[in-house]
Order: sequence, then structure tokens, then C-alpha cells
Amino acid sequence: MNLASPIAPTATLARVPGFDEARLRIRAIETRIVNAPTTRAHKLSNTEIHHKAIVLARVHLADGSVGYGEGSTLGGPRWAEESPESIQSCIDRYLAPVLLGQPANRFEAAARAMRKAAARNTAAKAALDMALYDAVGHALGLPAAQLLGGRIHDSFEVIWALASGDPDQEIEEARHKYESRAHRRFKIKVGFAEPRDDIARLARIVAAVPECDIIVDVNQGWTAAQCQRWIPALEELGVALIEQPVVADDLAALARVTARSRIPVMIDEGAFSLGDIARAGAIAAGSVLSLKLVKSGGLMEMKRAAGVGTAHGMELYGGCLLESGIGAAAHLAVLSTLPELHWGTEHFGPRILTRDLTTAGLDFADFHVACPTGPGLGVAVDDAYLDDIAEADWRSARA
Ligand code: MUC
Ligand code: MG
Repeated sequence: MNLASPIAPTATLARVPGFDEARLRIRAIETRIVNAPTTRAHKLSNTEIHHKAIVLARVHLADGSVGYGEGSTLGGPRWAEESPESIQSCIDRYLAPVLLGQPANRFEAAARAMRKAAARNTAAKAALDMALYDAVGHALGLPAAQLLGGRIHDSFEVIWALASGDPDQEIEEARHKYESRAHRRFKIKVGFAEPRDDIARLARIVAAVPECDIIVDVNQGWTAAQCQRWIPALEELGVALIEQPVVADDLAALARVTARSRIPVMIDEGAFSLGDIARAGAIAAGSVLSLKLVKSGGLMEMKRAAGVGTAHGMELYGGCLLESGIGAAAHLAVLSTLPELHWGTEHFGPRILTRDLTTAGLDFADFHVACPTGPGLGVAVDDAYLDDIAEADWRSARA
């Protein structure tokens, strides 16, 4: 009888073609901020953007492989505390030094080193983590999803955000997106006007696209009392989901709102870390969890976030922070490996930029986005366009 283990011992990994840790050492890390124009104004309860500031991280391995990642913000340090400038300096000054010279394939060790080097700063950590998966995936000829357990899903339905605040424009945009079979689920931003006016705007949009699902993102703009007063009106309009209606740090208020609402309530800004998710889950503050790399700080950590949310009975939603094709592909890599993504994803970011930062790899068609299957993140970055729109050159740290 052959008692040999069917699992290859670790030493044989060195014989996997292309797998050689010395070749996967991190030789250089570069960062750069680009301001990518958006097709229209994008309004949230506390900010409005016309350009998307994106912090790019580029990692070079000893074997010449290159990987890209992206740190995302909305309106400077408004959506969360990190700004494009703080992300770049956190990477350059604190995170790059602990990664340089290390084997890029040891993702968990890299994440631990980054956690020791900086508290929170999750957008900065996520940018580097994406770049490591991209670079190692290219070096080994494997898609990032394969490095995360392997793909279950091939594509997801994509939600589009209506956020100009002008109902005529939003109705035209929604009809066009629906009729061209681009999107049939819409997330509508509220919280920047009086609730009464927001609801009147919503009612017009709902009437104009009766075939479509409507999600409302309040971005912390209402008090618990306003929720009590206005959520019944959202129920009457047939809204499918309400996102982060109250301030992020008041989990008790979110729990009360969730208990009263007949519409499922999603926690977004209120849950970054695994501990945040567990605390929210323990008191049922939200019955749906929005997953974002800028909150988790890394791809494997976002998988854990999904696990903690699921363990607390939450449904899962693939959130975004208007990432370009680079960040969208990194999210899709993780999301494609989750057993279930109940609400699909909102990675419309590449399409709200007048021109994406990638030239190939992300395919949107028939209301869906396909999860990239090429090596690394599976997208081709448009370096010439980056040179055109960046105000400064790459900043570089070397081993
Ligand atoms: C958020 O809070 O969800 C995501 C989509 C969008 O329109 O805004 C972001 C941020
Ligand atoms: Mg949100």
C-alpha cells in the first residue's frame, strides 16, 4: 500500500516552473498620483468630485515582473481619513521600506509587516497588496483569483451610481444605461439635500425606470430620527436596499434603524476592520455588508471580511470607491472566489472615468462585468495615458 502523502511537500514547490522566491523578491516600489477626469460631477452627502484622484503603486520584482495597485479616496480625506497625499507618503515612508527585498509571494507576511509598520491606513496597504498579487501573478502566469483560492464566479451584474443630483440628467442617464443593456440596478446618492427633496427626486427616477432596482446610499447623511421619518417613504417607492444612513461610528443607531426598516440596511463606512464587522454583526447593525479593499487593506483580508460578515448572517455586496480598472480588477479577483455575493457589485468606476487607466482585461456587457482571467489582475495598464495625466513622475524606493 502506498502511504505517500498526495500533497507535494513544500520543497517541491521550488520545482514548479517559474516559482523561485529569489526571483520574486521586491526590487523597487514606486508611487504616483493621477487625476483622472470623470464624465460628470459625482455628488455624495459631504463632497462632490469632477476628477478622480488615484494613487498608483507599482512594484518591480527581481525577475523583471511588474505589478500595479491603486489606492482610492473620494474628495480628499472626506469619505474616510486617508487622502491621496497621505496614501502616497504612507507607502513611500512607512510601507515600502518593510517590503523591499522581501519575497512578494508571501502575501500574508507582507500584510503582517504592513500592519506592524502602520495602523489603519488601509487604502495605502490595499494599493500595495494589489500590486503584489499582480506582480506575482505575472511572474507565475497565474490569475490573482487563483492565488486566492480559485474562481467560483465568472461575472457579476454591475450596479451604476446616479449621483449628479440633477433629476433630469439622472433620468436620462438611467434610461440610456438601461436601454443600452449596460445597467439595470442603480444606486442613488442622497443626503446632500433636504430628505423631502431627495425623496421627490427619487420618486421621479423610480417612475422613469420602473424596470430597474433602486439602492439608496445616504453616506451617513441622516439622523436616526430622519430615518424613522423617511424610510417609510423609501419603502413605498420600492427601494431595494438602504446604505449607511447614519453616522459611521453610531452602530447602536444603525442597529435601531435596521430593526425598524422593512428594507434591508447595508453597513459601509461603519465597518472597516474584522472587529468592526463582528461588533456590527453582534448587534445586527446592518443586514448587508459592503466589501471594499480600501476598508480591508488587502485582498486576503477582504475575503476574511466576507467570512466574518457571513458568520454574522449578513448578505454581501461588492462595494467600490470609484476605482479605475486596476482596483476594479483586484476587487473582482476576490469577489469571484466568494461562495456567494448576494447583491452583485458596483464596480462601475472604469466607466465613469472619461478614459480608464487600463486598455484591456475588463469587459462590460449585457448588464454584467466579466471577472478578468489573465495573469495577475488580468488588466493591461495604459502607461502612456498615465504619463499624460499625472502631474508628477513616479516616486521610487529601491532595495
Ligand atoms: C460609497 O459610499 O459607497 C461608491 C459608489 C459611489 O457612487 O460612491 C462610492 C462610495
Ligand atoms: Mg456607500
